[in-house]
Amino acid sequence: MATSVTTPDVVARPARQGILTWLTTVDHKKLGILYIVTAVGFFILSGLLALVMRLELAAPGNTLGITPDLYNQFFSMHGTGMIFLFIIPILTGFANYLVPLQIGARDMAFPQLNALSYWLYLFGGLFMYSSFLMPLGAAAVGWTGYPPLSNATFNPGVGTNMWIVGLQVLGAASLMGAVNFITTILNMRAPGMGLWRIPVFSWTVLVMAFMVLVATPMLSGALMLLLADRILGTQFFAVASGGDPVLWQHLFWFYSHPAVYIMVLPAMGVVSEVLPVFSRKPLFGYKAIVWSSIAIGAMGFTTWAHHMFTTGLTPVTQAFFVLSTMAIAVPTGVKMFNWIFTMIGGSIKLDTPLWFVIGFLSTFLVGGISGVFQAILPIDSQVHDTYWVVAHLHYVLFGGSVFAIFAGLYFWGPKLTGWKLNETVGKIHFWVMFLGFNLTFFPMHILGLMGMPRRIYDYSPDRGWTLLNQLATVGAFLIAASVLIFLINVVVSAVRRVPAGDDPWEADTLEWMTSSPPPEFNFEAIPVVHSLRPARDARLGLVMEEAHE
Ligand code: HAS
Ligand code: CU
Repeated sequence: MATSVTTPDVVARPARQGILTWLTTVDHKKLGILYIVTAVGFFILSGLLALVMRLELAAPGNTLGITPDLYNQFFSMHGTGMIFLFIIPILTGFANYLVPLQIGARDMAFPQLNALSYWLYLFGGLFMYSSFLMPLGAAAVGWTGYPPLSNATFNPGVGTNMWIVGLQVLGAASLMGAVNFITTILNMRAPGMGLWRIPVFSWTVLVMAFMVLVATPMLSGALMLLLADRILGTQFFAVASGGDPVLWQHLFWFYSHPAVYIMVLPAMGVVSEVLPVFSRKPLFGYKAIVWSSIAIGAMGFTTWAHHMFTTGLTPVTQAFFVLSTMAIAVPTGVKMFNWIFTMIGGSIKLDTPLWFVIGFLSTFLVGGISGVFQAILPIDSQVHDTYWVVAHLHYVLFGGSVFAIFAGLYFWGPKLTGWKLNETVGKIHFWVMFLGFNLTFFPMHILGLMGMPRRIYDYSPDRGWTLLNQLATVGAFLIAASVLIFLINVVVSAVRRVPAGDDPWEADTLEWMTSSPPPEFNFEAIPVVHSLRPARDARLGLVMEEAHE
């Protein structure tokens, strides 16, 4: 039955026209779109840096003639850009757009704060990237900024200071976002939506927000110390004066290991929303998926030193971090099996969003297994700082997060815009990206085992690394081509505007019960929720009503 409550508290906002609407908006949907579009911009920028690196590595010798220092700047800004300016913000954009709709709210709890988060993100990102224009260029310290490399002696450029300040600004934006998501999800759910009726994507956003709240202040503090070392002459990380560079690594990874789950949990949420819809079955083990997300959120804080096995930790500490790292495969495995069981026995509809989810499942599995493999201490001491780790991180971050992001764009795109993306082009996009991805990153496992260190701009021809590097470079250009195909799809679909309807996929959650795109206040009347699948209830309820009359 389509029951609803009306809300008298809706206050009309002053209407603005054109570009001003976007510059002044506090609407979670517009902010969500701004996040997504901005993040795609940074994705392209950071991807171009990667193409230059792949060209440089395509053959031994200084192929492009770029200086080693410029190469260092490129991989540092590539990593920083992809993580802090693309993956985290685009998932924040999804969360902004979807959480209020999924839980049946009219907006986020603090709309102005939400807008502030976005603008901090945009200008923090532009500020960081503009460091390329500084006399000594951008930060060349890796996305991890380890001292002594990141101290003022080795990297005196103002670009590194801008990198630090930029990260601080982004951290502030993340924290504001986290407070906003937590308040919204805990307090603003539609009537009838108890904790166990929150859609999985919103659940993963909730867990992610708590992780941000605990982890990000640690990074902010560490960055403060690093900046003080660089410009105030303090010696927190300087060995010669009794400081400790390994302290930086502890502080950095206490944030950045949870950050990898900050990047993958909402992606797992996307996967958990798409899979049941295209399997035409309810999600297998909803509660198990939620509990395993909470477990990942908590356990993510116990594993950080697996990035530091080679820094001379005591054997007991090493043993602890080996075990805690391996343990995290359990809740992740729980999810894997739940996703697979969701598909088994379903009537599978192989539309583009599902293809990207299959891409996620297969590649994330490879990345997860290589993670457990390198968590084994003697193995890590061999593969640490080689291309093996580069392969692992791309299998989980690109194969994981990025494939899920594209699944989400194809799935919710029609809701955001009112029109569908072209299916055929979408499938071509998927296959080119999937092949390109594996061609780029699979050979890196072998290169790592052959001993190729990460973060080098050249190698000698007698190492036998050339062919695999060439394959990786071809793969990288295939990935670039696939992104181009995606952009063309967006443009062509935007011109054609094939209407999608409110609920093009016959999905389950509340966002599909309002128009595409939704009205400013999301719902004409806030729906009352009777189950985990309110949109389906409404669909079937209407059918029953008609059948009765
Ligand atoms: Fe990782 C390095 C271990 C998940 C991202 N990781 C990185 C870096 C990034 C990253 C960015 O222990 C590089 C950072 C840098 O620049 O230096 N990672 C793991 C483990 C998991 C894991 C155990 N990583 C992720 C996710 C990421 C991410 C998710 C982003 C989205 N990672 C490491 C370690 C390093 C590391 C070392 C440091 C390496 C070094 O030396 O620098 C797990 O969460 C993965 C769990 C998932 C699965 C797949 C599904 C589970 C199933 C259950 C059965 C499987 C079992 C395992 C029982 C395992 C199906 C069997 C094991 C066999 C070996 C057969
Ligand atoms: Cu880690």
